[in-house]
Amino acid sequence: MKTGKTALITGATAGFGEACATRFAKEGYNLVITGRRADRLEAFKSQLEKEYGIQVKTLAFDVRDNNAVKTALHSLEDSWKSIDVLVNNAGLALDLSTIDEGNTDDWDTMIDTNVKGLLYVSRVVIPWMKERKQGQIVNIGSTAAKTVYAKGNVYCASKAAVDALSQGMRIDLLLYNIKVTAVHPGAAETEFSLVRFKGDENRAKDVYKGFTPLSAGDVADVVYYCCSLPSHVCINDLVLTPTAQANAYYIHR
Ligand code: NDP
Ligand code: 8X3
Repeated sequence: MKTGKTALITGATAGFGEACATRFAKEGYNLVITGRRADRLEAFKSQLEKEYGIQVKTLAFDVRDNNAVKTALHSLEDSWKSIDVLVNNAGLALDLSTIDEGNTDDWDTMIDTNVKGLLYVSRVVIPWMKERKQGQIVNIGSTAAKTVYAKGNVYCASKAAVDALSQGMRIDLLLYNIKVTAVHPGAAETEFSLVRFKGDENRAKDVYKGFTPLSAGDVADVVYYCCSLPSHVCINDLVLTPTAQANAYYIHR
């Protein structure tokens, strides 16, 4: 079943983005998938097209680079600019450290990716949605947007910014019939902790010990659900956690 709709998903080379791409493909959406790892994007495109009979465009760029964002997105043929769903998912955390000891390069990377990258992509796609007076933006926040945890300072702040920007976008865009949904997942086992702990596999695994974390597929199901509602219904803000997690800093193990 093809819908004739198109979803653009950032950070589709792993984790939530990859799972969202699979879920939307299953539902018959054509896809624009992005990330920095071009080889993964190409392999994923072939797999999705073969398995689901949809059309996929790949765009490899770094969301922190505004010129690269603009060049890549504007390279799409006009027919691909009819984006029905934008999932602003690309993002990361780097390390855990107190504010007096934080690595300022890591701070730049988190803020540039999670906040500025989301803005750069949105700034290109929103006018396309505005022109068609339809569309939905799903911003991936975090429980870290809602509750700050020890040594999470800058990452939590970057996700609080995603929360605030989602509210701002919603106000600015309802005039154009564009839905804005913030989805805030709790602990989910993806490449997230491996990236946070810079390749330390044992440290990454420990994050999910003693409880059942969310899977990327769980998050993708929720994102798709938010995009499957009637046109007059918008989920503004949604927090999902593993059952063993109450908030960003309390997990029962
Ligand atoms: P993964 O590390 O598995 O995936 C992150 C994705 O983001 C990758 O596809 C990566 O692609 C992309 N990405 C990272 N930096 C850039 C960049 N500079 N430019 C372009 N793409 C980039 O993590 P998750 O799937 O877990 O995380 C996805 C989002 O969900 C993030 O925003 C994260 O903060 C958030 N989140 C994660 C939670 C978790 O527990 N896992 C919980 C709550 C929120 P590539 O490396 O190819 O560029
Ligand atoms: C990712 C989940 O562990 O940083 O946003 O709260 S965590």
